[in-house]
Amino acid sequence: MQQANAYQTKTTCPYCGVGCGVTATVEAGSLSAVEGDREHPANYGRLCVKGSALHETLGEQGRLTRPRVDGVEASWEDALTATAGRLNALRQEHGNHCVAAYLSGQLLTEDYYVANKLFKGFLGTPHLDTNSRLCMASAVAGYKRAFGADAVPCNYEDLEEAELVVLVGSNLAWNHPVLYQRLKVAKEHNPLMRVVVIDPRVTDSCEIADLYLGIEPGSDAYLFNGLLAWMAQRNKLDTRYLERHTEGVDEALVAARQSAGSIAEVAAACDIDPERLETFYYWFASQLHVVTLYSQGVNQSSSGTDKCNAIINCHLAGGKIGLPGAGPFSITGQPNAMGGREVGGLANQLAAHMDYHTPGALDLVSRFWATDSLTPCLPDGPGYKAVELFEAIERGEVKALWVMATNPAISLPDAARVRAALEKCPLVIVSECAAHTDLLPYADIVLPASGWSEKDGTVTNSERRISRQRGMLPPPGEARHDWWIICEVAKRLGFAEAFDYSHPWEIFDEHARLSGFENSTASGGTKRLFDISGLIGLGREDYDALAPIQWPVTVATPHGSARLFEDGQFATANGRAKLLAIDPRGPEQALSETYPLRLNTGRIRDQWHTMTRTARSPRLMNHRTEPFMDVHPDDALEAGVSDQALAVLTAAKGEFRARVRVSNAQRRGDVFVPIHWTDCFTRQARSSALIDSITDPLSGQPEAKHGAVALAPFATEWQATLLVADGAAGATPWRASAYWARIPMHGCQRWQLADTQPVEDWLVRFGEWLPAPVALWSEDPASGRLRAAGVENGKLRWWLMVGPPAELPGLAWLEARFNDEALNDTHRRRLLAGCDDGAVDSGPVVCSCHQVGQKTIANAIRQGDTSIEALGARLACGTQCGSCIPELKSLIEEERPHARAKQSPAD
Ligand SMILES: Nc1nc2c(c(=O)[nH]1)N[C@H]1C(S)=C(S)[C@@H](COP(=O)(O)OP(=O)(O)OC[C@H]3O[C@@H](n4cnc5c(=O)[nH]c(N)nc54)[C@H](O)[C@@H]3O)O[C@H]1N2
Ligand SMILES: Nc1nc2c(c(=O)[nH]1)N[C@H]1C(S)=C(S)[C@@H](COP(=O)(O)OP(=O)(O)OC[C@H]3O[C@@H](n4cnc5c(=O)[nH]c(N)nc54)[C@H](O)[C@@H]3O)O[C@H]1N2
Ligand code: SF4
Ligand SMILES: [Mo]
Repeated sequence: MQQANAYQTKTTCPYCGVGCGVTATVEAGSLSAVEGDREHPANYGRLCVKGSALHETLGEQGRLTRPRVDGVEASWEDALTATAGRLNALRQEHGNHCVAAYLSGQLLTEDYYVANKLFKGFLGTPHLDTNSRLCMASAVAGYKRAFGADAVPCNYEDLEEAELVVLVGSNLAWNHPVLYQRLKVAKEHNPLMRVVVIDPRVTDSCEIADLYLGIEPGSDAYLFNGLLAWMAQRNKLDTRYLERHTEGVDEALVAARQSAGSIAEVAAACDIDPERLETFYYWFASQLHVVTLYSQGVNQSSSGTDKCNAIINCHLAGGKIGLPGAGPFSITGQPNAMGGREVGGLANQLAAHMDYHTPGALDLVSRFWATDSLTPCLPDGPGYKAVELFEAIERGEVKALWVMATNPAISLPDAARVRAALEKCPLVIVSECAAHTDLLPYADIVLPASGWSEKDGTVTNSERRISRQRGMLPPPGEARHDWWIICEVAKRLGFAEAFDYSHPWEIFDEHARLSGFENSTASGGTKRLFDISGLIGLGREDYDALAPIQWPVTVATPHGSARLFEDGQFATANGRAKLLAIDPRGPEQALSETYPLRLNTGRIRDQWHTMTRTARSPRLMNHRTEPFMDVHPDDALEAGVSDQALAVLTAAKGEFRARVRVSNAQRRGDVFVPIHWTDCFTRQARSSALIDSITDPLSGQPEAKHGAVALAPFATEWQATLLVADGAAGATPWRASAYWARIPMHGCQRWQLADTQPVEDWLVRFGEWLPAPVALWSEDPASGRLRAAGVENGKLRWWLMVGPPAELPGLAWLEARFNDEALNDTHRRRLLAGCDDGAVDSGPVVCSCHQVGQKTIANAIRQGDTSIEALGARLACGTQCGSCIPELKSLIEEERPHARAKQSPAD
């Protein structure tokens, strides 16, 4: 029951770019519940499973709470002085350009703004880039080439109003689940609406697809060039729109025809069925209201920018833009990737959507920041993009790096090389919330940052909507807000006046003023599209009360702007949008005899990136517990690996050990691995270690979707599962096993282990490190099976099973025993079995919201509940966030043949 002193605050979800509004309940000093904000236009009350578990990821445990300098805890004063002192010393010796920053789309706009201002404006270095380089850089470059500005023309309602929605390289069902739910509902309401999915993998997003095109990885530009040529051939171009509002169509058509002559040729280049391809072309060409929603399957490519423009070309050519229900829609990944782009967080940007080459921009920004009287003043050209930045560190040219809210040791390609560069870098400063990450060991100075629910500021979502994240709880220990940390360092560097803010609202106000500063043709400059001057002068109260609003927000558009380019006027010098001549290229990472398989990398439904937050909620770990690889059945057969066995992927520079999932969703020759596992959670399964640092020449975005690997069995002598009570084990010698994965649960940690060496004596191997003496033991030397448990003072302290994980009982029963105050006799007797007498194992969790397992669901289907509604009514699965519905559907498909007819009440 809600306590009398409980209160609710509206804030924004810190995960994906949908940017859902969250209503959080705070009681007794902690955040007790979250629900979707019914008034927020991004989600109207919905939340996905990650959003609805937000309150389970908080708390002081596992957080960084004190600054550290050279591995030793320090006061803030000492840490700030050391940061400023060391940065200054390096600059004095090696020049301004030896210092760099690497930021993140998970910072708030205000944090981002002051970091950009400090590095570019006051430290005089252009080397400030962001993890958005790995995420949105190609989308940004594509929009700029076509429209003259990095501006998403569409909004979420357009998705609902479209007659055709094309998902290209986007697994919306898992990665933007609330938007997916909105699309699904819209489709139910409009049976004429069609959805096409273009992805080499059959994903859960195919659940609502009328047409699926399982293209050869990297072949998107052939497909869209083919579409443009086909439209021209069938007189489906909007010649009036092209003439009035665009340029470059002739060149674009010549290039399109060259690369994609006939349907048969395009189908061959994309390795898909020509009839399906032509169906797609026909649907696209014959509808005006088409939204093409694209994401990392397009961006993370060595030709990502060209892929984006190949898509945009088709929208311009058909006049399918600037209208309700139409447009090329790049969906953003991170909660504030857009805010970062707005302040100028990419190394090729200056500030407020101005680039170094924007006429007059350097002068304008330097006058606005009053850096014109300073030496050094603004750098006069772009800095290193992420991959180049780490190469410059490797060369010894960049000597100081401040990383905020991202983990380059995991997420940048060629992870081993990145780690070597970090090792070598004389000064690494890391601002971070989590106490354990793969990056922290490389840090000379560690600065503990406040996190979601503690910090205050704004974020911009995929549809240009600015929303407030609101602080409700005090940061743990001595953690401080990122903007505060940056400003305190700036003050110690001698820039007190320019960084004298007392609250984020003052920073936001300055950001709004810069966006409107000399932003008109009247003042002699060019009109910049990014303009939020309508939000100048909010003051603290109005800032705190700010309702979600879409930029541009100006005097003319005080309530924001739902859609851009409705008048056909673009942000280019002549006002025309540009079609680009695209020459399609395949992936650069080449397959070979040694590395014959194409490696695809991406996300899973319930985890967020390096899992520093989502893994804190045990129910989010249940959907996929261990690192895995999805492999086509024929590839599995050829490599001699089987479903659920351990296997190893090898690339030129790295290795990946994980469990195999044999899956028909994969194309033959393609392997998919998740990006989430780090050295904190497993022995060796970092996807980026398998990817070369090859980038798009225009955007600098890495080709993270197209590695080249070899697959082989991972021959192990034994496999085991060890559960250890939380806070019990000091040393964890089992980390020396050739394979281990740690899975946080309630009250205990689960370790999946395997090794290549036989174990003579289990007690000798692990016994002395286990936190309690053996209480129960059962062994079958012939089969190598063993089960044992340790009990101390009546409490279960550890549980061990040697044998394949397929033999595990459902672990919910054991998890509950770790939380028993004292084991009762019955439970104690059942410990080795790991379940109640006659209990049924519910299998791996499918529905995370209601924790319903696969076996339970399969059982219900067999008993006649063969629809989503029937399953929901019986088990509640699929009734909250809906993310598991595609999986429920496949289970229904699989189990239906075994279902018995359900008796109607009349029988
Ligand atoms: N659950 C969850 N949601 C997230 C995140 C998360 O970590 N977890 N991260 C957020 C972030 S930062 C981002 S950027 C977004 C990313 O969102 P998405 O882009 O949807 O995510 P990915 O899984 O990386 O990749 C999308 C799809 O691209 C496909 N693909 C691979 N190669 C190609 C190709 O050559 N062509 C085409 N057409 N498709 C291809 C993959 O098979 C995959 O299904 O997700 C956001 N949402
Ligand atoms: N192979 C491969 N690599 C990829 C991708 C891929 O698909 N395949 N995707 C790429 C993409 S799209 C992205 S976005 C990146 C994501 O990769 P990263 O950005 O490296 O991953 P995160 O886990 O989100 O890192 C955020 C870190 O910031 C911390 N943090 C959270 N909130 C705050 C805060 O308020 N302040 C501070 N100071 N710290 C905070 C978190 O604890 C965490 O350690 O990965 C990229 N790398
Ligand atoms: S869809 Fe994205 S923003 Fe919305 S609740 Fe889920 S993770 Fe958060
Ligand atoms: Mo991303």
